[in-house]
Amino acid sequence: MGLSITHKLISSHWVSGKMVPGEEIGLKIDQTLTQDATGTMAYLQFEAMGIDRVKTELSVSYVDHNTLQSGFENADDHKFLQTVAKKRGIYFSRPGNGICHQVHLERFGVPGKTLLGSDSHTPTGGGIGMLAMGAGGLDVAVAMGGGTYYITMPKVVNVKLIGKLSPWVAAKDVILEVLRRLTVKGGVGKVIEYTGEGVKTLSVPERATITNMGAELGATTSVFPSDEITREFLKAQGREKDWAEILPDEDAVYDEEIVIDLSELKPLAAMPHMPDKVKAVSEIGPIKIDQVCIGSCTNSSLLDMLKVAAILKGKTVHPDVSLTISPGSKQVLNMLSDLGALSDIIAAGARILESACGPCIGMGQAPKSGGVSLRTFNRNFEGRSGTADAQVYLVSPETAAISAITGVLTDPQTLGEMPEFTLPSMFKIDDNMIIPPAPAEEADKVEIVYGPNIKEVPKGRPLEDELKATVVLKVEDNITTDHIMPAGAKILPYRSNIPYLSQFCFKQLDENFAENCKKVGNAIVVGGQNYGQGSSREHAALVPLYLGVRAVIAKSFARMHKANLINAGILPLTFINEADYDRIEKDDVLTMPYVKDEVLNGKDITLKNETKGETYKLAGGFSDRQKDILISGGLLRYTANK
Ligand code: MIC
Ligand code: SF4
Repeated sequence: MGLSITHKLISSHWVSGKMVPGEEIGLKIDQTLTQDATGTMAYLQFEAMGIDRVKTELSVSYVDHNTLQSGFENADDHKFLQTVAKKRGIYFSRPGNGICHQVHLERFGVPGKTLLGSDSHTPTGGGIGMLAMGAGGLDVAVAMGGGTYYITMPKVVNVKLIGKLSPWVAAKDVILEVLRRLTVKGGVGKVIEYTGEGVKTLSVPERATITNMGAELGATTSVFPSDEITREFLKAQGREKDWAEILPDEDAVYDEEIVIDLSELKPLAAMPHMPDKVKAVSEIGPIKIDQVCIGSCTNSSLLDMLKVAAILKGKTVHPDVSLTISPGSKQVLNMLSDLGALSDIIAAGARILESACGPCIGMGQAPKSGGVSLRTFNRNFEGRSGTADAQVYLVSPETAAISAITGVLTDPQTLGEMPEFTLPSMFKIDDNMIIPPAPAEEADKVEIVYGPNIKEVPKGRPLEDELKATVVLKVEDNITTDHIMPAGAKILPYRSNIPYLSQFCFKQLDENFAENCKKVGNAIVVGGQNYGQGSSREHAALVPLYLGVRAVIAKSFARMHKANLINAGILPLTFINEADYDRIEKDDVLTMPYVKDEVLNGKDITLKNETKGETYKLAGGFSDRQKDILISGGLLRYTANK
């Protein structure tokens, strides 16, 4: 029986567990990455483990999220990250060097390796045949310490690409089509593997756009083969020696298969407020727009930027539109400048932002009230832009650039030939913004600098025999981590300060969430399907932990958030009978009289609704390791006990 790429990568990093879908498996992690918004917690946790130097082949710490520096907080965090990196054997990518996923693909990623990143879009690395996964900061800290990373053995979906994209149709449209078909929960428990003749028509940056936004499917990761095109890309990055061929066996077996004929695709857009609300641009029609933002880890490669520059050349941005452009890395920005394309972009009236996440995470550029914003990003969750009633559409760079000129959402296929541009055969290589770690023998001399914004990491409580708690919030399906722990320019600077962050928890859905939690002491949140989708931010678990949330009861969970809850010592439980969801209300007092015994022995969990006088059954479905973590009161305590 032939192996898929996914199975090859898993087998070569397998540490423990049965490779049967649904079973927990342990994997060896070769490389890690962190970014600043999740990195501070990850390194605080790494420090708490008392390990001198990272044990991975390569670990990189990026600064790309909190670059606004409207107060001392971000700059303090940057210094902390820089000093930890130097001491502990980690490469430090300075602010200005670019978005973690873009830079990692350019400078560090290696086909065939595993990569664990404290950011949900780490699967970008799947574009060069890596098994690249997002996780909470604590999981990444454990991996940096040489610990095994655990996932549920995924099913593998073969997305067979045939044909070739028509002019004006982009890689973004491919992933939007996958999202349209599978939805934001369609990838849960699965790896999305791309095969077929169509793969050969896609360059590495295009493949990386597709694997990047596979995160929005809820997938464990996405992966492309590493082939001659990958070799060319690495060669152009001066890294041909890192190349290895990784192809699926001819008779590889998959759990599911989807066929996409690239030649049939049209320019698409995800409409407000979900990445899977996808329609053809032509079908949505020429709606008037206020803002266009081009960039983010999904679409900020040199290829994307050169296309945009070619479209903007000799034109002027529409008077009613504000166009921002954030090149993905210093390399991209530098080359745009050398090639003269930057000049075309500036001349057209675009507002050039630094090479960072920027508007994608609400770090500036919030649209006007009720404004319509076209973005080449990967998420359009309500309020994420910084303006509660903004209408954000996700589109390709081509659609974005043309619409910025016309002032309305425009199908690029209606505008004649795609302008010509040439992609250089070599990238400009200069890693002067990457600081290598101190040699091990000098590490002692490096002092880690903690600013006043850095507060303690909250610790979970060991599980009691019986748990009594009050329902403080009941929410619908597809609740995102942006709902649980919002980001944006006003809040993100406090990612190292859980007490301060806690006042913003669930604020969009309930003004008084934090206060109510404090009032009841022990709190429970009730959720629908796919609870906690979106980002890897463990703050969406650590803040509820700080506020006294002891359990989340939902119809189903997103992968990374479930792992983060367990790591924090919060019970993620699912309804055995989904109809019970309707029976529980806010303010109901719930008890789990035998919870410890039931978790420990893998039994169904008895839930008594004291307010309604009813009893329900819940499922945990925990592995032995997860049971131990929950009973110890979280991964930090569990690791300390060991
Ligand atoms: C995001 O896109 O939401 C983020 C910000 O990159 C997050 C990480 C974070 O919350 O810091 C992610 O996707 O994991
Ligand atoms: Fe940054 Fe946006 Fe990518 Fe998250 S999705 S890493 S915020 S660019």
